[in-house]
Amino acid sequence: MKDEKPRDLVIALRGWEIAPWIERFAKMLPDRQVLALDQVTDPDRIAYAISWKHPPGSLTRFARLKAVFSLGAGVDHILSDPKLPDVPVLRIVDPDLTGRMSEYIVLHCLMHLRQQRLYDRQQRDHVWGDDRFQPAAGAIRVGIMGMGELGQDAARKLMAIGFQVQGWGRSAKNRAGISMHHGAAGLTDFLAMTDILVVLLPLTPQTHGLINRALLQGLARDGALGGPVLINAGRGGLQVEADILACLADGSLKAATLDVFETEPLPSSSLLWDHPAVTVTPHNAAMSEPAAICRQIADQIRAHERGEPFVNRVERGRGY
Ligand code: NDP
Ligand code: OXD
Repeated sequence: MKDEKPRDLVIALRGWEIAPWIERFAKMLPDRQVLALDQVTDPDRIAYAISWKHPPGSLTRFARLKAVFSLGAGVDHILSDPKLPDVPVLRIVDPDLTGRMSEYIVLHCLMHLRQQRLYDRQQRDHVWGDDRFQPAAGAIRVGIMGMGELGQDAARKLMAIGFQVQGWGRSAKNRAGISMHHGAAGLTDFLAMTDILVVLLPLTPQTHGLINRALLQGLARDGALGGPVLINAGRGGLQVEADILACLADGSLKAATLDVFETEPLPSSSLLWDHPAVTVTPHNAAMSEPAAICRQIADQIRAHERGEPFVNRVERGRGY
């Protein structure tokens, strides 16, 4: 038995129901076993681990593992495992997920541009307000931190609406038609020309806590929205929530849309829930179609077994 090549899958999740995932993968890969962590009796038959926040250390028993797949685009939940086996880590890059994230970013940029929260309050109070003037999208500078798969698509769609868009990344890169900045040296200028800050960064040791008071205070104060706005759909660990609240209180931030939080689910005691300038969504900016995710992983497994290289492979050293 030991000489047989391992081919089975283990699904290791926290916070999500496991049965539907086992069922989906079993349907797509009917020629092998798909098991939950606690169902595995022969760890040497496991070739692939499918993870969403797998319990740290839980993959060490799979000595013949060939790859760990993330069920999402982010891999911070995998790389934070100090006992992660030394095998390729693959992530989801999917047009369905990317399109949904861009819908979210466009929706919230427009919501802040068109002051929709104000009109919601006015409608609730039966007020025909005087404050009806709106700047045009072309007057607003959107700065996107993280110009990878998601940031670039959002940038294109925001530009199609007329927003001025610039990007910030880790390394110097050309992105057609977009003014780009990078690294610590490029951050000050980038922030000083940003009215709406969109955060689509991965969570790494370098980006942890980056969205803090000092950074938010560097945003443009002279923009057509009357104050800078933050939209974070990257990861909660990127932001310091006490600093966001302090900046909202002292006026250095006008409003925020947050999809991700330092602690998820967001505790009911968080002041963010009731803040009139904060829009909270439950980490669902880009919930991908589960079937599309499973298909992509199943296709990768079959391609790998035909001798093709893995795609969407994470560079573990850089953390994304
Ligand atoms: P990519 O890996 O394609 O892009 C990451 C981008 O971030 C790159 O432009 C990279 O720069 C930049 N970056 C990384 N580290 C740094 C750094 N230290 N300083 C400056 N820039 C940095 O990722 P995706 O676009 O696919 O996804 C981004 C993140 O979005 C995911 O990691 C995940 O956390 C989050 N996400 C959230 C979802 C939600 O529902 N809220 C859904 C899906 C993803 P460079 O170009 O130089 O490499
Ligand atoms: C992801 C997410 O990383 O949904 O895909 O957060």
